[in-house]
Amino acid sequence: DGGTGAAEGPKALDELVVGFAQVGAESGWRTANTKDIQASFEEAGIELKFSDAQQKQENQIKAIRSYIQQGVDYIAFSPVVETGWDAVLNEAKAAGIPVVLTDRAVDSKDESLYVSFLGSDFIEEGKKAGQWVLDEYADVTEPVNIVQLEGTTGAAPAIDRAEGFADVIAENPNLEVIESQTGDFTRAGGKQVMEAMLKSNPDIDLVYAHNDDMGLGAIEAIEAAGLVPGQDIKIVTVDAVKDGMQALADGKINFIVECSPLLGAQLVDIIKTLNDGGTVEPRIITEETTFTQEQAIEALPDRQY
Ligand code: GYE
Repeated sequence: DGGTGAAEGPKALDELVVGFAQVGAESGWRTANTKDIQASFEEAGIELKFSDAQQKQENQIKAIRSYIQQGVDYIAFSPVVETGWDAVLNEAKAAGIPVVLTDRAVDSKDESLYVSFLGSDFIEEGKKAGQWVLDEYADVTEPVNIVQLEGTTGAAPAIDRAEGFADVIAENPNLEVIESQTGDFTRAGGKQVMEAMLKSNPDIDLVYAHNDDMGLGAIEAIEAAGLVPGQDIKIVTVDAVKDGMQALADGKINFIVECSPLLGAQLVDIIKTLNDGGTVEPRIITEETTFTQEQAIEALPDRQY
């Protein structure tokens, strides 16, 4: 249904104040996302209040409440998990402050609680990862042992990337996810979980990591176990940040599904449109691609993040 703002007419851009409640600084993706959002608002001449919730929902709720108290014009946030937002979003609504979801979704049934959700289609990303695996193992007649490194439990990208992947690989009964654990989207988490998985499963063929950082942590664990990542154990990840792309170019990761963190310009556009009294689309989906090793080698020199 979209939403409208600016009941009292447009404000000058330098009078606007936007509060942004970020998830944390858990990954290369997140760092690039924060930088891009801050730079975009700076360039637009719109004041941005920024908070880092260190991956804790209670901190994010506190930040949003403080933005409401300060009477900001708009609130944007990337919900760390999907559930548990109705109360605070109702407070924003009661205060007349429009909310924009960036990057991650909430599972609220009340769509009047936010004007727009700007971000990727995570189910599609999971499907793209699954499709590569399906093609790679199209001719196998033996079971393929897959382990999954999940993102933050309860987060939209963790839920949806698992779902899209599972849907696609179900087409080949040889493809089996033998273990799945959260690494919380961090490099340290990915390494730790992979170490444990290598101990309990002598025969892992492929790692599907919900982001590059966990895949990079898995590489460290695989190398420490005396195995060759990308060969003895194949790795598929999501994001395509620079370190991930470098590992793909080096043959340590086999395939990456892109998820773009560059949401700043579109978020600024949404705020400007609302300020002008316009209507925005309730769902704005980020465009993204996938990368093989050759494509990573080609793309790396121009990669911004
Ligand atoms: O893939 C991961 C980050 O929500 C899309 O969060 C984002 C995810 C991203 O920590 O690296």
